[in-house]
Amino acid sequence: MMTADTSLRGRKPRVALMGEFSAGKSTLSNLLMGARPLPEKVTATRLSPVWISYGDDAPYRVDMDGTTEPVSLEQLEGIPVDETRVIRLFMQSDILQVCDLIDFPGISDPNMASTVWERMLSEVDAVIWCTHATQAWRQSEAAVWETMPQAVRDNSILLITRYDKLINDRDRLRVLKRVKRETAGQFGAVFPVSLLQAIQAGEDYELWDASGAGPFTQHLIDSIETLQDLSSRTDEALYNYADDTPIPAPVVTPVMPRRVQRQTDTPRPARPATPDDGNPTPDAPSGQIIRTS
Ligand SMILES: Nc1nc2c(ncn2[C@@H]2O[C@H](COP(=O)(O)OP(=O)(O)OP(=O)(O)O)[C@@H](O)[C@H]2O)c(=O)[nH]1
Ligand SMILES: [Mg+2]
Repeated sequence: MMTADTSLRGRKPRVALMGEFSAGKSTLSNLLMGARPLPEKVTATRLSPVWISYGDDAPYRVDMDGTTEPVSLEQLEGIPVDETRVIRLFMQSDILQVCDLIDFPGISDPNMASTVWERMLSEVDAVIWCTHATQAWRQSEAAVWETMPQAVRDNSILLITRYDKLINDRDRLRVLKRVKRETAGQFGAVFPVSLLQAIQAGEDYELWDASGAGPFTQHLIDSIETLQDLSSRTDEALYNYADDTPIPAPVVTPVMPRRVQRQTDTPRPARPATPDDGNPTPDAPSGQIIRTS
């Protein structure tokens, strides 16, 4: 039985990808993971929230009373949205060693009731909210965001996606300033980004930074570290109260993902490529994106 777990103790932070229909949530999850977890054809299908964790377990769905049932990646279209609380997928991506990702459906999708994703909100520690640059921070987005707990909002990032669609500097600056003004105090940070350019950048670090992905991923790593600190601090507090209880083994690995690494770290030797997990990686580059040396 799955219950809402609001305590971070002994588990990885859960980062939700939210926003309007087609704002770039799934593109962002592909970018962060360096892989496409779902087959191409289902991206047009209405899916329940997809919760992605590190590992190689088989995918399954969780229904309203917590019952689980195996699902096939090829037949996700057949999963009953109304009866499925969440779809669980497992991948061996670096980012998933430090956090879980939950890809939400679009918030005002006319073909999907908001209850489909609202019931997952209590599971979330932080959000990366994607808003279209050309219609950034609509009333519908502000209305949903108003309902989020302040602690979650403080850990969250607002990404102004499709920034490449704004054609001149004046427009870009105008949108960024307006969105920052209208969301003041409601996010940990606001970043403009072109997810398309970030994916196309591959190993070209100048393009990667120019896409806006560099500053954004730096901040994301900081936010995850903050959440990890919270997680381990709770463990210490527990230990102090129960003297003969051994210190629990750290569940959260301190190793940062290779793709999304802290730039200020001292250079370390390149790690071997992630073993092929059989997942297709058609257009997301593999390997290190941020220069560490
Ligand atoms: N030009 C441009 N296109 C983008 C960008 N981000 C996403 N797209 C495109 O926008 C389309 C929708 O992106 P998705 O990632 O599927 O959006 P989503 O938020 O997951 O959409 P739903 O799950 O259907 O709500 C795709 O064709 C992406 O390639 C961007 O920064 N620039
Ligand atoms: Mg999507």
